[in-house]
Amino acid sequence: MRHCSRELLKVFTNVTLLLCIIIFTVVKFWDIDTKHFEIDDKLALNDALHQYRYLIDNQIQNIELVNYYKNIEHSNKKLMNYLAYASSETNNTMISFLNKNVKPNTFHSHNDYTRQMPLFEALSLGLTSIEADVWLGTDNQRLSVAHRETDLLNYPLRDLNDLYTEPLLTMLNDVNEIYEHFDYNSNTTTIAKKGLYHESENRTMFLVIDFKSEDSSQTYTRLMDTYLKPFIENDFITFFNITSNEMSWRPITVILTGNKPTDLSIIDKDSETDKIGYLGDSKRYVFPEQMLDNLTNLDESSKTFVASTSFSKLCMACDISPWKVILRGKLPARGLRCFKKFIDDAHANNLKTRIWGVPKSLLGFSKNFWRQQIDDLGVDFINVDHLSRVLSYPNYDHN
Ligand SMILES: *[C@@H]1O[C@H](CO)[C@@H](O)[C@H](O)[C@H]1NC(C)=O
Ligand SMILES: *[C@@H]1O[C@H](CO)[C@@H](O)[C@H](O)[C@H]1NC(C)=O
Ligand SMILES: *[C@@H]1O[C@H](CO)[C@@H](O)[C@H](O)[C@H]1NC(C)=O
Ligand SMILES: *[C@@H]1O[C@H](CO)[C@@H](O)[C@H](O)[C@H]1NC(C)=O
Ligand SMILES: CC(=O)N[C@H]1CO[C@H](CO)[C@@H](O)[C@@H]1O
Repeated sequence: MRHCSRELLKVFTNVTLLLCIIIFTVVKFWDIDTKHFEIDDKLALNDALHQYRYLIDNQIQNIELVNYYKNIEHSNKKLMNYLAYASSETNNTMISFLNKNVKPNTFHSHNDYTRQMPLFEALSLGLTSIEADVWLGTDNQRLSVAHRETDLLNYPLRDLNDLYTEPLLTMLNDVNEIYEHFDYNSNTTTIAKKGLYHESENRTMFLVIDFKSEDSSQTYTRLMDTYLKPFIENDFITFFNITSNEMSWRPITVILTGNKPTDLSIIDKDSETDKIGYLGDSKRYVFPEQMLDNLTNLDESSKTFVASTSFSKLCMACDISPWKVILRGKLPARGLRCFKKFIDDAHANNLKTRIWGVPKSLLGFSKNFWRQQIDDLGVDFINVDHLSRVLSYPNYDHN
């Protein structure tokens, strides 16, 4: 009898342990895409890899470069080298390797620098909005990409230029070099700039810069004077003509968020000269985000395109308990109606919308809410942390 109860106890302990493990796994991973996003999952990069192998098979290329491709890990320069090589060998543009046959979509690559290949993964899947958090260096001379200030210690070399502006500029120069040839049939030279999407050359990419440092004004100065300057000089950047109130769209549109300057006297540097605009050319090259949950005092003079807010702030504005909603697994009808009012209000003001900070949880809330944003709310930019999700809804384009 005693033996028997000890056996029972053992079985009971094991079953309890197993249950705990199962419950833990469900709670922890249910809402997170189980399939890790690997190079083979990528549509266009896979394609590029095939072309790359073809080059190797035909002994066109130094075999060493195979390892460049395999060991990319945060080394965008290596991928850039590969793209430059492969494109010149085949007379294709770099972006044709990245996103040929991929339709641009309106997903937003949230904290994009956390991807294995920042920028390139998002472009290869056709995302038209890409976000990087920036910190002003202690010398005020550079902007580093990281989520928390302490991360800078681990990634001291992640400069905004290495991860974003240099590859972007290289790809834009590459695609426009080919484009600007004189057309002998019409005897014209087309000056419109080509963008970063092979299937939609005229499409702009929203580069969302999230200001993290306290000194927003210095961060802005650095962004303009160092990082955006070459884009301005090459006419690659969308601008607003302050005199005529007109927009001119270009391949890259810079959106500011986080601890950004909102004061137009900083953005346009009004006080320093009697000329208009930061560079005195009557143009504004950056567009601060508006608050989606509070569009009451929308300032018409500060031309903007995007309004965003966090999930919890929208819940608060709608007098909804985020926890109840999360436990239900999706937003109930009343919540949908209230959220929709904010989205519609933004649309009425010609603003595109984005909701960030959607909680991950048991019962797959973030997955369900992601569908609700698309099917019910008509949110323009869907905030994505796991890019593989884009593959299950590849044609969402709220342009
Ligand atoms: C690329 O273009 C050059 C010059 O137009 C040509 O000589 C070469 O054969 C082309 N290469 C390929 C792989 O098409
Ligand atoms: C382009 O210019 C050439 C030389 O001036 C001329 O012969 C040709 O007819 C023009 N083509 C068109 C389409 O205007
Ligand atoms: C801005 O608008 C003014 C007034 O219409 C015009 O004179 C000027 O050329 C424009 N500037 C640019 C850069 O388009
Ligand atoms: C909305 O923003 C205005 C200023 O832009 C502020 O006065 C007001 O208190 C805000 N409302 C809410 C609900 O936060
Ligand atoms: C981003 C971009 O270049 N947009 C252009 C697309 O084409 C229209 C019509 O020619 C232009 O007005 C846009 O500026």
